[in-house]
Amino acid sequence: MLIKHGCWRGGFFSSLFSGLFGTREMRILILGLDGAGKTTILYQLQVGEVVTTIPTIGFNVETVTYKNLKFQVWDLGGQTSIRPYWRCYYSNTDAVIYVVDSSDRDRMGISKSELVAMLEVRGLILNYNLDPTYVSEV
Ligand SMILES: Nc1nc2c(ncn2[C@@H]2O[C@H](COP(=O)(O)OP(=O)(O)O)[C@@H](O)[C@H]2O)c(=O)[nH]1
Ligand SMILES: [Mg+2]
Repeated sequence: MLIKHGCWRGGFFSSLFSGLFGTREMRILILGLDGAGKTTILYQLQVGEVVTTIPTIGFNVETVTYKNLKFQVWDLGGQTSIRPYWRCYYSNTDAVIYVVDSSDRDRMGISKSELVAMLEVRGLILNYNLDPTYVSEV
């Protein structure tokens, strides 16, 4: 989990990526509420061109392919009707990055319930990168 606004750990991505490069294609989901900072993270990584598509299931997906890594970015929240389809996308996913905007206090609860809903769809092991200050609130 990533929390923006000053809580990013500098070496996190470089250590994450160095462990991910290989020959096999890796699929990575970047999830969070709209405005959480997901697209910004992709641009900061400068991993390639961010392509926004409108898939048939009814919400925007951004995709980036970089070496053997395939990132897919979803905006979560308020789209309970598409949740049954999540499991279709999870089946081939190697890692999930969940982004939380720590300054968006009003929607902290929504972000939490989306994360819980996601975990309920499938047991996922997350790569936690939490600032302890916010753990109790998230
Ligand atoms: N202060 C601050 N603003 C950020 C940070 N990350 C993203 N933003 C801003 O938050 C807004 C939403 O970011 P965006 O990446 O579009 O969110 P997305 O909807 O999750 O893709 C933009 O105006 C960004 O410039 C951050 O770490 N710190
Ligand atoms: Mg975005």
